[in-house]
Amino acid sequence: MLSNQQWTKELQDFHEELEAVNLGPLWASISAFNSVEPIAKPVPYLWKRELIDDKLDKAKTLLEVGVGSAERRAVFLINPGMKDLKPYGWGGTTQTLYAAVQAVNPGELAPPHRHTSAALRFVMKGRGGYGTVDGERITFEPGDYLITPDWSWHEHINEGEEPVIWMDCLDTPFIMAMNVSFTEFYPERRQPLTVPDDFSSRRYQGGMVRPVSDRQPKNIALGRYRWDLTKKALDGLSEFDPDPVEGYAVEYINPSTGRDADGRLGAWMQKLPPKFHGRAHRHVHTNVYHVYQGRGYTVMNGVRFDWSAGDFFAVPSWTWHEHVNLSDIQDAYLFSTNDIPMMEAFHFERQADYLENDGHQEVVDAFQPIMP
Ligand code: 1HN
Repeated sequence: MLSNQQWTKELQDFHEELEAVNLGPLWASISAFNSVEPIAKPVPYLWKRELIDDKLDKAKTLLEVGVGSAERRAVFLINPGMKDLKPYGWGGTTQTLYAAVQAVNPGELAPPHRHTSAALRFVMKGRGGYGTVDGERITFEPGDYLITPDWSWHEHINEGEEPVIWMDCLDTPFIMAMNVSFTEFYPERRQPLTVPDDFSSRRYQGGMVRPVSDRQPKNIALGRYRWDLTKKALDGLSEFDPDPVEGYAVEYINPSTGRDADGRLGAWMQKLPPKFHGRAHRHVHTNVYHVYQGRGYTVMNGVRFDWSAGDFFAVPSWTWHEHVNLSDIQDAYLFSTNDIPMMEAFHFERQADYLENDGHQEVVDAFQPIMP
């Protein structure tokens, strides 16, 4: 971090003398600490569905999941800008978030544990899977959003005929940076079921009203956010003009508190109508996007990242970005996770609109993703 140009030889020697005894010269480092704008370590990046599928398929041939074998079969998305943080938490997908893709084969059980990291899941494909979260058995179906807030017991089971695959997102990089990681392993193969199956999503199936007993805030009021209800909410918004930046977007909330569904983790489902070209903006919070349906591209800091269903991409802090749906007839659906709750808790959140050129960045390059 020290730039030596402006200092005399004597001072340069003195800087080395200080560093050798674990001290630092603030006069030579202050601009690195007090940067005018955030200097993000993570870079804008995209992972193709084909690559992840290929590696998960290989993991399926090499690993079994269960008690006494692998605890989880998931590959996580490492941001190349953060690789040097390995092995201390392996960096992250963004500064604060880890995304992973997890597969559970028919008959497998990923055993119960709980940890300080909060986790959320978005089901990509496969039927017959379910999770148990703090005593509630929760069905997983494609398009569903599921929460496992911090310190809740969770296991995953596949009782169907096909692999069940989902996206995980955790705030593990933040937990590692804060040095607050604790984990506990449940002493049995399964945790006991303490409420009827799908209790919370059955209690909240109306969507618009809250059982009176939930007036007192609950950490997990609703464990499963069904795709059909999320889609219906977006259909309703689509009767009106889209937001010029986001298209049509909803965030998953805890119906007993009105706040984000999963504590420190935020999550959205976003619909870009046919030919939508959003205006660019940037913000302090970071995102990991999963393309649930459709085909388009996102321009990040002037680089075009083409995407199609099943891909993932990371938007680091303070990165200009705008989304485009390339189809003339089909909607694109983007699921995304964010660290807005963390940023807001510390009063860090800021955002800026791109004002030049009608809100559109000049595209200077196209990202070349790694294919299998
Ligand atoms: C984890 O505990 C799970 O419990 C999934 O299913 C993905 C990625 C990074 C760190 C911990 C799970 C994870 C993870």
